[in-house]
Amino acid sequence: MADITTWFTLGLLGELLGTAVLAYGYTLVPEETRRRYLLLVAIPGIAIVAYALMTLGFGAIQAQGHAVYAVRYADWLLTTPINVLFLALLAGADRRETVALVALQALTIAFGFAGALVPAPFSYGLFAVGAALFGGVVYLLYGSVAEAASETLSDLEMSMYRTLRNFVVVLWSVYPVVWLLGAPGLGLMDIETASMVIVYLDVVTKVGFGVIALFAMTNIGSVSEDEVVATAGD
Ligand code: RET
Repeated sequence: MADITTWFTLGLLGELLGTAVLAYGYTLVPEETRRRYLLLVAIPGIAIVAYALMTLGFGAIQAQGHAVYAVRYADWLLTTPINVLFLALLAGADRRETVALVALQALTIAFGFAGALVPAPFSYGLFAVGAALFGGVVYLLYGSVAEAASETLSDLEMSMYRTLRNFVVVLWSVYPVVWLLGAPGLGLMDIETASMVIVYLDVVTKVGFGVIALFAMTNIGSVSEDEVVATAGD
């Protein structure tokens, strides 16, 4: 099995490439959605810094006899709320729902980090609180935020919301499983395997989310242009 630094280096390359592709995508999305689109470039952009630090050997602290990658949690603490903020903006959710979504997601990560630092059974208690908060995120994304989306969005935009939301919920659900199986939890998964899975997920969730949104946004942009042309021709 390759060592951790190799995985971190691959993660760094994945995030660099992903950020470059998404930055280029900025020129392709309709002008009125560009500000929001920048959130999607920032997500892997922030991860570049985290992965560069981890590749250089910074950012890990020792707790309960295992390494806790504080830099990774710092990355997640910034990027996962940005990711759900994008979904809330896309859905046209109101301010209260948006703030709740972002806060619940940030707290999920904070509790997972705290849980990784303390001994059992407190670790599991904090993990359980984190998992419950994440349950709140999922509840909102399928409940009131989805309702707001169905009220404000066209069919095409609604299918973009659904795809991105399902992508987030399914892939993000693997993170707590890795936490539980890895060193902070049951210790059944060694640190190399856990790092490999997380690097893979980090690149897929960040870059994949951005690329799906980019395709959808350019597609929707060209459809609405067609509509304008069709209407102008009438
Ligand atoms: C923790 C442990 C506490 C319970 C839960 C967790 C969820 C973490 C998630 C992380 C997502 C990270 C992403 C990173 C992209 O690079 C903190 C592991 C529920 C959802 C998407």
